[in-house]
This record gives sequence, structure tokens and C-alpha cells, in this order.
Amino acid sequence: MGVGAVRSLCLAGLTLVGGVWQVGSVAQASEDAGQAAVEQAVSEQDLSEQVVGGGEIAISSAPWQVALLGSSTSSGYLAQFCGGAIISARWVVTASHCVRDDLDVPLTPGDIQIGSGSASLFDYGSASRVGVAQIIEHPSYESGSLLNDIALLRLSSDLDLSGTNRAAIQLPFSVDAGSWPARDTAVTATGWGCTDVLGFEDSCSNYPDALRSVGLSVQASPGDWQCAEVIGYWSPLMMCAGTAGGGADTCSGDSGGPLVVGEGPSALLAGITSWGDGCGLAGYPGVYTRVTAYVDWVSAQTGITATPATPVVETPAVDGFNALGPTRLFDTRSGSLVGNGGEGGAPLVFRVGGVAGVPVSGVSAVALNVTVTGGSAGGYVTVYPCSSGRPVASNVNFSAGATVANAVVAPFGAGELCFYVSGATHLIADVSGYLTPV
Ligand code: 4AZ
Repeated sequence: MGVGAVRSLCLAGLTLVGGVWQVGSVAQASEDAGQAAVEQAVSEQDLSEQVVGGGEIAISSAPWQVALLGSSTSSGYLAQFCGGAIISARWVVTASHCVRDDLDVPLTPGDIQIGSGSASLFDYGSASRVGVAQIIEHPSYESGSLLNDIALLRLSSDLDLSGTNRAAIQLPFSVDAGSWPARDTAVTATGWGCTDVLGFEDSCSNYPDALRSVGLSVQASPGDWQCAEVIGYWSPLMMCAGTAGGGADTCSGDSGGPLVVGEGPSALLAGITSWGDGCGLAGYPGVYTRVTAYVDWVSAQTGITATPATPVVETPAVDGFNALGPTRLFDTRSGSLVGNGGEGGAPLVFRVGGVAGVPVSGVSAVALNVTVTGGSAGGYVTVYPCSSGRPVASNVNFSAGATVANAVVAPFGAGELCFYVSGATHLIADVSGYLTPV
């Protein structure tokens, strides 16, 4: 596919001239220009030129920004035709008009790849891109009016959002859509779009390779009449952003990219770059898809839901201790030594649920005092719920003839405790309390 053809997929500037929508294509480089020659020419552009305002930014300042790239063009610079925003590792939101060709025919997932994590389009060679598995246009998108100019791209693999160069922008779930964003709210638009101030019928001659951002102001609060000269009617589905004197705007190639309120992790996606009359002209702010009108649709399509403003800290439940007695559970001193003289053999089994004041259920652990005394050989005692296997660690270690007492907390299990005695000793157990989950 030709260079110009790719970059004009959605670079087609939509201009309202004399009340008639016109779609003008922007030829950016000739079909047969070699890639190297084009990149050389681009690198010689005056990128400090303040066109449509703003300036270059690092990707970490807008880590949600992605480039929509024509998959058959290997140069990232030449392939880029629209912007988009990461809303989760698997989903990108963009403009619906970005996923149609010049003839308004829907693109297929194989036509589009995503570049992310770099401010430089030169970094988006074919090997660095992620594929698109599914395109979901808004079902009510109207290409004539650009109403409902929003689409979702399901990626063919997850983006790695662990670093500082890629992040999801939050959708405005928790705002009051009737008042947010208010008139004069500072917003930021980003993209690789045209940097020229353009009259209604001008075509672009400067496309940057480095990502740029521009600060704009919301032109009217939701519900107020706005952009009369541009939209020509009031719609709750669009919003306008610009500056009083012009000179700061989005332009061809920025479409589909984010218009953001706030910055960093608290930034919210307010708009999607959609269209405008010219670029940067005083009195003609850019028009954006109003995202608050679509959060429920996006959520239904993607499963993305509101993230809590403050992370929920999971505090581990600390069980409550209920003191008892201590009450004697058993004492073997009136009989023979217990134990097996060494390893092997069966444990002593005692019921503790419903015994010595311990409830039958709702208990997480039992606290005991375990004493060994007068044994004929050294050894150890392991106390554990009979419903689970004997753990490796012992609770009381003793030598021949010694008396050793230990406090032991044993999980309640099914209410029966097993006392495994290695060696031979007298054994005394007193219940001193139990733990209940809180
Ligand atoms: C475009 O064609 C486009 N001035 C995007 C934004 C604006 C104009 C045109 C706003 O992608």
C-alpha cells in the first residue's frame, strides 16, 4: 500500500464548507518515495515550530497514547494514521472514523496494528507492533455527522503495563456527566497529527515523528450550547476544546487520540479527537467525542469497570482469642507412658470441639498447655488436627526424665486433636482458650 494511502486512511480532514461535508485526502509523501528518503526529510523538519501549539513530550507523560498503524506499511512514521488510548492491557479506544477507509468502508482487524510505549514513530517498525483481533465500532456511528465517533480495538495480545511507558487511562466512571468536564477545564490532547495551522481547505505539510501534546480548555459545560460555528447544533455526544485565540488544536492524524483531564494515574479520558474545521483557527475549536456518554457502552463491550479511587487495602483478619480455664483435657500419669519409643505408630486422639468449654464449631484454633514429664527416652510431641496430615514441626521436644511445658496453638480442624508422641513419656494437656474468626 502506498505511503500516502496509509497515512490518509483517517487523515482525511473533514471540513464543513458552505454547509457541505467534504472529505479531503492529505497526501503526505509520494507513493514512490523511498522510506529512507522520507525519514531523512522528516528529520530535517523544524520540529520546534509551534504549530497548533504544544510541544514534544516523552511517552511517560501520556503512556496511554498509542499509534494506529497500517499493517502493510513497515515504516512506523509512514504507517501511522490515527491515535488511540489504552484503556486496559487488551483494549484500545479510538474514533470510529479511524477504522474506516477513505470510502467509508470498515477496515478489518488485519489492516491495523498498534504501536505503543514510544514517543517516536520511527520505533514502530513491523516487529514492534501488536495486532488487532477485533474492531467494535459504536453501533450508532454516523459517518456523515460523526456522531458516536468511538470504536474499540481488542488486541491480539496483552500490552505490558508494568513499566512507565504504557498505562491505561481511566474512563470517567465516577464523574457527574451532567457537569463534567466544566467549561474552562484544562485538558490535554496528544498525538502525531499535523502541526500546521490549517485553513478550511488547506492540506497538511508537516507531520511530526515525535509525539506532541497541547493544552486546551473545555469550551462549554455539559448541556450548554457550544461550538455553534463548528458543530452547528447542540449534542450531548460531543464536546469542544480549544483556546480563545486559536493556535492550539488537534489536527489531521490526531484523530482517535485522547483528550485528558488531569495527569498521571489520576488522569481521566474526557474526549476522543474526532473532527474540526481547519486546525488551530481562532473561533474554531476542535470537536471531541464526549466520553461520559459512552462509559456504559465501553464497559459492556470490554468488561472494564470503575477502579476505586483509593486502593482497597486488604487487612488480614486477626482471629479473636477466647480464654478458658485452663481446663484439663487429659493426663496420662495414672497409666503407663505413652508414645512409641521412636518414630512410627499412631497418635493419641482427643476430641476438643464441645469439650472443656470449646464450642463445637466456629473455632479456628485451640490453645493448649502441653506438658511432658518423667519420660524414659527423649523425643517430641506434635499436636495437630486429626483431619489433616501430621506436620513436620513438633510442639514440645524433651529429653529422658525431663519435665517440659509449652503453650501450643493447634488448628481446630474437625474438632479432634491428634497428639503424636515420638519417644515415651507422660503427657498432660490443658485447654487454655480458643480462637474464633472475626
Ligand atoms: C482530523 O482530520 C482532524 N482541529 C482532527 C481534529 C481536528 C481537525 C481534523 C480538530 O483527524
